[in-house]
Amino acid sequence: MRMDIAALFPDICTAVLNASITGRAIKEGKAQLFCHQLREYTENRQKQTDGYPYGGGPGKVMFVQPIVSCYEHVLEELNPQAQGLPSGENSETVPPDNSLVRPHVILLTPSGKPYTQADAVRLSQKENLFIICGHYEGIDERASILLEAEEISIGDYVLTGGELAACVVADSILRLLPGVLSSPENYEEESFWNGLLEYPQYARPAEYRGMKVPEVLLSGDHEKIRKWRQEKSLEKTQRVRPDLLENHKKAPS
Ligand code: 6GU
Repeated sequence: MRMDIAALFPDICTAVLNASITGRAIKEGKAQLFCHQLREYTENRQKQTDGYPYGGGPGKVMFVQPIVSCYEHVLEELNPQAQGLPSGENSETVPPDNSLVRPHVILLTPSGKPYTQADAVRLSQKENLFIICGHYEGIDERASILLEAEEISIGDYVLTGGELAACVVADSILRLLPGVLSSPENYEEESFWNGLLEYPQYARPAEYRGMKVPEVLLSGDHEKIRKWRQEKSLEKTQRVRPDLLENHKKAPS
């Protein structure tokens, strides 16, 4: 997978995603990551990336031009054989539309669709992703329409910008790529894979400050352990996320 992130503060994404497990995946070539500074794609003297909204109102709006230019830069890199993209002036050398490699475009904005693990799984199947980090009061609507962007929010709260959201979305996708986690069970057991929250886990020591690890986990009886974990999963989900349990009942795994 190749992932391009367009941002006003690309260093945030570079720093976060080049660390830890995602960083290793990138170093090992399991994914390619390019974080773009949108300011470098501006075409005005002052390199402004935003302006006042038509119709008035508070805050600023991100200009459409740098975003589309950044996307088109990536499009040319993905289609080196297609010269003259995207203006189509060299129609001789521009291949038919359907043979162009086009990244799937994600726009991160608090007004997007709530992000879920199912989205992460779906997006991890894409060969190319282009992720736009929203800022200020929003982004010129025409960017979203032109690039056919999928608008995503990571939750019902407001961040100062889309960079942290991009890190969240990118991390959740990259860890699903083949060979990134040591064993696929690592994610098949965890929360949200089966629609329930994870059961409690314990490691050494067997007793800490008088608190003992539940007897069943020391029993070696795998069937009993499986049942106990299932029960604890259900209990915890009932307690903190009854909404998940509703969906779980409707679609038993
Ligand atoms: Cl994607 N962006 C911002 N700025 N705030 C958010 C968000 C995104 N998702 C939740 N809050």
